[in-house]
Amino acid sequence: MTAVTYELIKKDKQTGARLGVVHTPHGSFETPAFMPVGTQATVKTMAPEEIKEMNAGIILSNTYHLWLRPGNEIIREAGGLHKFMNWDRAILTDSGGFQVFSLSDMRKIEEEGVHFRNHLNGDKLFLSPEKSMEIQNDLGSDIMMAFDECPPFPASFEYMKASVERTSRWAERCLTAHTNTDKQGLFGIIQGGEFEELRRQSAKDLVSLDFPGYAIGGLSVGEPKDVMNRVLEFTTPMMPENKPRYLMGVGSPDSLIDGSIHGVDMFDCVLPTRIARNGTFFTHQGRLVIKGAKFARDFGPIDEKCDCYTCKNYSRAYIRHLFKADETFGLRLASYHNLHFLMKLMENVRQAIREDRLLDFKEEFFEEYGYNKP
Ligand code: PRF
Ligand code: ZN
Repeated sequence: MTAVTYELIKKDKQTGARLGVVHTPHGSFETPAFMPVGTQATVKTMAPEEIKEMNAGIILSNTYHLWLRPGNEIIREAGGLHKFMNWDRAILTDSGGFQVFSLSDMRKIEEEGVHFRNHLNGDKLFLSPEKSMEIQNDLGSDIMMAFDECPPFPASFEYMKASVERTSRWAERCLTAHTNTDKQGLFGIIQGGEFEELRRQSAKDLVSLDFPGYAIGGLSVGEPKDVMNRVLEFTTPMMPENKPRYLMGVGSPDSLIDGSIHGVDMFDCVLPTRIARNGTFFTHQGRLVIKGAKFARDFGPIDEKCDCYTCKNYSRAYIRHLFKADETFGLRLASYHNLHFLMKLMENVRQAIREDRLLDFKEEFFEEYGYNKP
């Protein structure tokens, strides 16, 4: 029995959007879904109970960070990542591929894997498909990701082609190395940059390997928004209908709606929690930067239309004060609101798909939020 399965509930009549449920060994979650990011085995500033209050059925964590600190052996000894961090719903772990490329110094890519230096202490390290599988097996995540290469944007066609071919060979090695298939599902990652031919090659290679789910990698790496939408438009039709589709590292409100319209089921992004910690809030009228002087005597909530704990109990003036005074409670209130905002947005997207009115929902949302705003 495969650990992770996708149940298609309904397709939107007007767009490529799909309503579904992903089943995992730690419960099921409805899709399209946003996954809060807990890179270091914690969603920054939030308790697991708070993430549950927002109806998150799955969170994301990271192979690279947990391997370096505290180490996968310690998490295995703790009984796995779920027990270690007190989260009993689903966990997806990224493979470390992307993090090696974005965080570490002096990396050298070889067929066998990637040599690089630990960004914390400068130690020499080596990560390969097999090592990534071993670490993710120790972590015990419900969904593991294949070890891939995510080239920067822009990359040449020639470089991208060689990279896609290597990522396919690595994907096959990941499948061979991953044996815990009844407890953990392994997803393949489609690369290929903005090149349709290479996306098709990558999708064909990976689909033939029969993963229980597929991700679209290599987007949101600095390319313009219309490039991402065009790539989604031709890539999602290359992906199986009966498996979940995950768009990696994407989570601005506009991309969540556009991605859903193109038939993406899962998203993750540090954006809501990262901007929260510098005092930026999503609101129905666009982003709000709380440190602005105009909020000093604003005793209304962050967002009139939000019913989250932060908005029900605290004013803009109070939250501004917390940020000005560097009080950590401000970080918590902001993180709570921003995550709640995206979780609620996805609930509305799912409801709109249910009612075949996702395009109308998009129009209404942007009418108020502002067009072309992240
Ligand atoms: N590969 C992996 N993780 C990722 C990405 C990728 O391409 C991205 C791209 N935005 C985010 N996280 N393994
Ligand atoms: Zn709120």
